[in-house]
Amino acid sequence: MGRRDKKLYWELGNPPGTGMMLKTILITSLLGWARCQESQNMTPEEKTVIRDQIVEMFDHAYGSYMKYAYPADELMPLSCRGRVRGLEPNRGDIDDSLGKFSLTLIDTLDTLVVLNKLDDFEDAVRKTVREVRLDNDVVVSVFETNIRVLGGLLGAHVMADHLRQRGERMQWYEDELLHMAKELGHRLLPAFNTTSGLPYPRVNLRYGVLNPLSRTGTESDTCTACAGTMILEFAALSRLSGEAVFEEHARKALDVLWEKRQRGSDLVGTVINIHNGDWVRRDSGVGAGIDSYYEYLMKAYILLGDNVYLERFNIHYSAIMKYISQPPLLLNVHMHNPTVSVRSWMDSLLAFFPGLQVLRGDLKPAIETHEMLYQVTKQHKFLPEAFTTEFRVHWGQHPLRPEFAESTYYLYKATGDPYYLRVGQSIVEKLNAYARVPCGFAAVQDVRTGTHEDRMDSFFLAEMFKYLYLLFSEKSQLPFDIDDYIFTTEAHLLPVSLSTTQPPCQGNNTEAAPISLEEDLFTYSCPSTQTLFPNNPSFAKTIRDSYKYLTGVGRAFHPLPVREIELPLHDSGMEPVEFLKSMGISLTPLNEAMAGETGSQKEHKGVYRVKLVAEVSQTPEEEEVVPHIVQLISPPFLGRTVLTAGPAKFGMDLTKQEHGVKGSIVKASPYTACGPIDNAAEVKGHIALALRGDCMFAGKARRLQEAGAIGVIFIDHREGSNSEETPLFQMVGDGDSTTDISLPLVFLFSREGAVLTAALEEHHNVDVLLLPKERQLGHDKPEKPLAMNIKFRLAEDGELEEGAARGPTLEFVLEKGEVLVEEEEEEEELRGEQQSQQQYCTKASENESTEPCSAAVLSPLDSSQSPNSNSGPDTNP
Ligand code: DMJ
Repeated sequence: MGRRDKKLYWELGNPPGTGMMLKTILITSLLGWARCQESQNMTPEEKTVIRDQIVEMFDHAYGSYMKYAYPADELMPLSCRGRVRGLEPNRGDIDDSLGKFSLTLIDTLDTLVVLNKLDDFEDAVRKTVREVRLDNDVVVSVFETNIRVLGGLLGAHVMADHLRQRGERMQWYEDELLHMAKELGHRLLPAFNTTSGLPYPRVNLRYGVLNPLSRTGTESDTCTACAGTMILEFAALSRLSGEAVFEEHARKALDVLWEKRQRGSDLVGTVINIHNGDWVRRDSGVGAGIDSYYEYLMKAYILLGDNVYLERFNIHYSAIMKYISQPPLLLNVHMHNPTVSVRSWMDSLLAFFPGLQVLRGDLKPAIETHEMLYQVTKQHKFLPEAFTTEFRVHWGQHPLRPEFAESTYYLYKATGDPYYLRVGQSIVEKLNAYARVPCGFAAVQDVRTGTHEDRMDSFFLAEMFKYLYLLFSEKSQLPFDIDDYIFTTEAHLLPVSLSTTQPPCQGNNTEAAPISLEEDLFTYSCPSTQTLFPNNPSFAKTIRDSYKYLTGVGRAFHPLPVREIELPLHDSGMEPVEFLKSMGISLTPLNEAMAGETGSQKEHKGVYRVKLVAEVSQTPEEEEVVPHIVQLISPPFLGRTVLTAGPAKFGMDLTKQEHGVKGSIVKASPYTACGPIDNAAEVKGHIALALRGDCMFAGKARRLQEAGAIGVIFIDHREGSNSEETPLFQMVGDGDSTTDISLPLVFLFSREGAVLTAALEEHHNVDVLLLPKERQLGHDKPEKPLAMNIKFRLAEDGELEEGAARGPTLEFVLEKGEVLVEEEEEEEELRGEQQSQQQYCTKASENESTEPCSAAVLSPLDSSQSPNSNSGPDTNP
């Protein structure tokens, strides 16, 4: 072939001294050893030890719930008592999961079967049947009640039925759990009484939605996942009970979401109006607010065998891979303008997505994103609720979410790579080390400080222990055939045999999706939980290896930062010039004579170590308004509501605050803050809201600072103003010195301000975070392109110093003697690297066992087995 891909390295700085080199070799060796450990095979004995450890942890968690909390919905693991709604301070929307129906018990039932605790399962089912009531006068979340309670009852019924049919246990069981599920289904149905068919977000278990006693029914919006995560449970309920109504409603809600997708991008937004179907929030990602909508399209196809769901999923998936997935990152974009990313952080809920990609058969991006997530857990112990695209903590809470364990399980099933067992082991160890408390496991309030929160959510028992236990179990060790079931989003087990159970009523008006997709190997394949590429773990390793040091954790000491870029290089050697030209850099082609180079063009191929010489000129910067944000972080907003704000030229410079400024908001009185502050006691220690107008911003800020506020959000008094239509501006002082004002100050237009004041009215306690919209590592503003002229040629001896003396230059000099490194040599180098890695492994295992390193380190060059090698073209931009 005339054309070859070659690599060009940018090397900056000077060669290391010998001491540094030794240090580098030592650290690299240790890291190589650690990496080997991660890829090392796990013996069956070791797996058993870890599985036993997981069972012990489960006993501690479940035992504590039963001892200290049952019949309450949840355990408060720090106070060693149950959380009873109404008796504890209201936590906002999180409490909508609590329906006084022993939530944790029901959510845990089928976990008991997975963990082979069949006596405990039988006891727990008896308790559920005898003691749980579903008709409480409580307003609950339709979504949470569906996935946790209805799903929990159905999963437990399916398991109870299976055990009963085996004839050993549960002989007394007469479908009581299914009857309870049916009762609960009927209690949720009033939520679907909307003109659109999208469900209300909340329902009163006793009084429904529109009943005067229901205390709900005023909501106009719901999240996409909330409306789109009903089909598995509702269809299973219909097919098991013979009542079509459930499946019909869930299906209708999915039809509406599909109808309302943005036709240009094929993406959906995060929040939708349940009455008219208009999008309320148009940001689109795969995490919070949308996540399980996509999951349920894929799984509805698996469970129900209906192609419509798969076709919809495939169309969305293509859009996700085009706009949202930038491996290893998963971004959030605007559904109407999807090439623009709308925020610079990711939420931890998206950690389920690699697992879904495994079901789709798309392993490469799954491995990449999972590896990124693993690196984040290495850095912060757990996945923070939100972390920036530079992997810094954006929001440090970790409520023991299971999504990362879930994806780890799927990746292990698909690859057979023992690396994923090591990842699972690290999850187990961290839970024990940092979340275990005497009465259970406590959520982490902030991964940076390791402080705990008095909560252990039911999904910890429903999901985390299932995925961890299954990761370390063989199929034969389970009391049922795991491949006969599909996991709901709450990890409840539903039998895929339901696909052959006809829906009780065939009539539906589901719109068949037009197919306009790039098809690939997996577009119509039946998802499988079997190893997709049987025991060839090396391809996963080659994919992972590029992301090993993504977050900087465990990075070898590099005195010479080397940035590698891939350049297509023709024999003529001209492509790099074109490539750089395309980046706006103009080059003078290499003058061989000048460089004293006498070899043929062929000799210029290969790996180059070069220095770049360039004269740089820069145009003076215009003054720019740095957009800021007000992010609502307390429940129910949980960081999802982000309001664009303008900065101030005075007061605290938020671009210099690493974590922004956080606080709860209080309205100033008077609201304009133009006179003495009447409610100073309330304002103290809070972020004040003050209306624009009547007096200067600086005067308002001074008065509120004196009253003890920790920040001020000014709200525009001009009705209808909003950040989409009105350019942002910087608030200025009053002409006098403003150095006395040290508060952070931001400005919201009235439409954004109204969101904030409405939130305050509804929820009383609203915590917000003030910070610049885009904060890049080490920069507060996106860098402007520089105008550059670059001369590109080989250096003469001693010329580097001369060049440096001429002022601002970049040096790009081809070093002689390092020109020719053919691919064969590269392979040789890599083989050498593997051999030395193997040596580290052997050394490490000398004292324990003689088992060599796994195949994972043996053939990183073998990319022919890549799961994508047969798939369609990469659709990433
Ligand atoms: C679970 O309740 C479900 O997995 C849901 O889909 C979203 N996440 C929580 C656990 O994090």
